[in-house]
Amino acid sequence: MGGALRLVLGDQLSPGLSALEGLDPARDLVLLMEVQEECTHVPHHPQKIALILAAMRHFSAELSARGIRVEHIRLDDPENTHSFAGEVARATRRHSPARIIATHPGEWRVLQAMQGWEVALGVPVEIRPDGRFLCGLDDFQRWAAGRKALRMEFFYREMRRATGLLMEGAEPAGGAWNFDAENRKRLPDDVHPPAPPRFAPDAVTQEVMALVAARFGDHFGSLEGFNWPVTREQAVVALAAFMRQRLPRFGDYQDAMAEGEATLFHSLLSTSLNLGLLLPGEVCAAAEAEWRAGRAPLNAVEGFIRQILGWREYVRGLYWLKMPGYRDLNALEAQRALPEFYWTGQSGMRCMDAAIGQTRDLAYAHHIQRLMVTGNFALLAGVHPDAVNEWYLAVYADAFEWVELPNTHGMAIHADGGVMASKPYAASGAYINRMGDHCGRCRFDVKAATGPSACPFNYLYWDFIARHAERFAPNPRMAMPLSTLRRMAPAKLQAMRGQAADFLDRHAPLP
Ligand code: FAD
Ligand code: DLZ
Repeated sequence: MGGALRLVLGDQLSPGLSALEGLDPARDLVLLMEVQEECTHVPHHPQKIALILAAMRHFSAELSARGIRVEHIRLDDPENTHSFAGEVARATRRHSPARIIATHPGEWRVLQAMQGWEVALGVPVEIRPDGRFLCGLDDFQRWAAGRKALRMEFFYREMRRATGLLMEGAEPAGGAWNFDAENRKRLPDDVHPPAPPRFAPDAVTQEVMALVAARFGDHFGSLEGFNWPVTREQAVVALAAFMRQRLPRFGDYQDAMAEGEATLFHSLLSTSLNLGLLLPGEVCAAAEAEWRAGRAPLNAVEGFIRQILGWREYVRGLYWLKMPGYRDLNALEAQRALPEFYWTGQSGMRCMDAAIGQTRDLAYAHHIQRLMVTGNFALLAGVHPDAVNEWYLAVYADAFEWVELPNTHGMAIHADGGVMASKPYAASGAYINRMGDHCGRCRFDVKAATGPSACPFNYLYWDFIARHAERFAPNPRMAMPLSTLRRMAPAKLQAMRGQAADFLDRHAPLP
């Protein structure tokens, strides 16, 4: 063929992708590959697999409609070797390209593989930077160089200055960088979040869903509630609906949890962002425009923009700065297997079962559920980081390692020993009770720390603090719980620790 073989992976579905820059429609070929290895290296939720394959098929069709030559390898192609390496090798044999052009992938495992292709295939392989982020990896490295602590808040301020988002000259809009103090409200009974828009699966998506049901029906998760945008057009509808209907109250209820309200005022835009159907810059600009037009308050808009301009860019920079070692960190020496109820949603704890149940039904849980419910439980129980990483990577439709790993190892379970957070996000039942209404209807008593009806988060919390008391002693941010621990009656502590051990033994993983 003489031209270039240009690769587009399942989370690179952006027309402006660097691998497509300079494409010559007469000579070049774009390759998309549906492969079993990517669907099963962890048992991805069926909705996640369906989302990615459906979005890939729609993207291929859009490129073809623009006159671009596309080869789309389908999962049920009998010749499919079912790995990226195998499919790139097969395409190279078929087309003899002069070179292969790829965009930097979102996972260390895939980058390692790509870096071996030039030698293995005898064809030059160019891996271009992924320009869809607001902070390049070199810029992040420069920001991180020589800093003792890599705190998100300082990175975020730099990003505000660099992009000019929510800035009034050199000053942050509204006179402060962060309005989180206003963003910790419970959801009142008379506030009902509007339902997100529906995206009925078209024939392409329905065909993919049938394929996924047949091949991956044994994976955790239901396909029935599938409602993810699979095209840029649908993602733009989702973005507009969020801006109009939910952004104004995003800040107020950002940390809230409520029975029967799976999505609250959250945007549900992470899948579209992570697949490349939307770009972070356009999403932040749209939110800023809502504030400047007086349609959304600053606490909501700043809180939302911080998640994308701050957290999302920061975790990506951190992932590539710290990999591959980051994945193996286990600062708290956690060794336990994942309790079986992460797969059944039957722990008896209402907050856990709500988070896990909606994860099964929607491949979605919002941030506080991921961090302060399932993540907090794994932290307190001392679940091994590999098991936590695998669960989060598998069960959420938006999970790709560059964003999932720092959030689990760094934020949720403190496996990185404080690279991301200056103290573990450990909490007892009181936090969950303050932020939501699960506890009032739970069979466990959130006010009790011992006895058969005690909330497991309470005794697990104190077992955790006691287990790590020596390790946490030098950390001034842990002074308060450690001082309470020291004043605690030994018999009470012993009872709580005994109950923690019993509870975890009762919920050992399925063999
Ligand atoms: P919103 O609450 O509406 O937030 C807006 C956007 O901000 C999101 O779409 C997302 O792109 C971005 N964002 C918000 N918080 C974060 C964050 N901490 N890190 C990076 N981006 C953020 N997010 C993923 O995209 N993929 C993951 O695999 C993932 N795993 C997580 C695991 C744990 C343990 C925790 C605590 C968080 C994880 N997050 C992950 C971050 C966050 O929970 C999700 O981005 C968010 O819940 C997605 O829902 P939303 O689009 O409605 O978000
Ligand atoms: C997650 C995923 C799945 C389930 N399937 C595919 C696929 O068949 N083809 C593909 O190109 N990408 C898939 N992906 C996304 C990849 O795993 C992702 O591109 C890499 O992990 C790099 O982020």
